[in-house]
Amino acid sequence: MHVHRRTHFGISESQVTEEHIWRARRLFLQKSALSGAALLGSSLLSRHVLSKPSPPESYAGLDFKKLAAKDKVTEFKAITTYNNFYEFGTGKDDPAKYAHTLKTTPWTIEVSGACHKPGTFDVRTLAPKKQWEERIYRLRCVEGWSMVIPWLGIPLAPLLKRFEPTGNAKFVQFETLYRPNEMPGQKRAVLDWPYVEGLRIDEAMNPLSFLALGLYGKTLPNQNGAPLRLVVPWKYGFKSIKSIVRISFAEKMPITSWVKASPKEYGFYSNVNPQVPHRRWSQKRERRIGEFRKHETLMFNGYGDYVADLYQGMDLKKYF
Ligand SMILES: Nc1nc2c(c(=O)[nH]1)N[C@H]1C(S)=C(S)[C@@H](COP(=O)(O)O)O[C@H]1N2
Ligand SMILES: [Mo]
Repeated sequence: MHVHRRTHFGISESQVTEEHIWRARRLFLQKSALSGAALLGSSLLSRHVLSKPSPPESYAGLDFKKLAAKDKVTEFKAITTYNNFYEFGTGKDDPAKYAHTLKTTPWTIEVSGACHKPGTFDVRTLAPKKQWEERIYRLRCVEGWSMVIPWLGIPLAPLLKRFEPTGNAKFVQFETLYRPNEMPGQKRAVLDWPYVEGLRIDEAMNPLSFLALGLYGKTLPNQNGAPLRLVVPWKYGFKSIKSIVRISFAEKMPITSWVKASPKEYGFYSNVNPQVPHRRWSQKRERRIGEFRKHETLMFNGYGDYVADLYQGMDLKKYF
């Protein structure tokens, strides 16, 4: 994650098409008097197939207009060719080059730990594509670059509730697939595989926490974490773990891959915070991929209205 490298975004015909279709559809929907806000609102309020109970009460208080990032959406080409996915190498262009070897069907996710109804499910049974919601969220890497991504997927909380976490479930741990034959980066001990991430249970249940199954109106490309990856928009990018195969409810704080690799540089919380520098660089500004202008980094990546109360009374310099 420490490598800074610049990439050019020459755009090929096929890649433009997907972005072009997405933009055209969006424009059409806007013209037919359905604002982005109304769209998000209606899909959030409709029940999705496997979610029982229906979305949390707190959804009612969400301001969907504010929730959708207003910044210019990053180009499809950049989102799918400038990646961090160490299972395929540490270079930003490695995932786009090598992730095609990953087989994403069949794909089973195992849910275990402190819950009444542990079990496994196939990712294809999660929700039909037409029920996926679009969430335009910023993604900010701890390295100092950021993107605005039109994710497609489902909120995390209703899925977790299906497994009925017990009162002992204080944390949720997520794990990526370990399959070195398909993920050549795992043949090197860059990280302690499999990649592990975690959230406190109330963070996981926050209505902003999202499971992405697609982007730009399409199924998720492998390099972006197919078939299923976490998106936690107020935290640094590395919390958004890709290609998840295991979810477990835990009593104790999970030891995440990056904390294990370098506890002085990476904390469990890793909330985007311009006031708390990384050990080796400032976090006050960020380079938006595809733009020249630098952006000021916002507290909680700009999502403070929805998440700041999770950290009431905590010293965020200590719990970084
Ligand atoms: N399994 C796994 N998940 C991962 C990573 C990784 O190396 N392996 N990198 C993280 C980091 S550091 C970032 S910034 C984001 C990048 O997501 P993107 O490539 O879709 O932009 O994925 C995160 N999720
Ligand atoms: Mo990152």
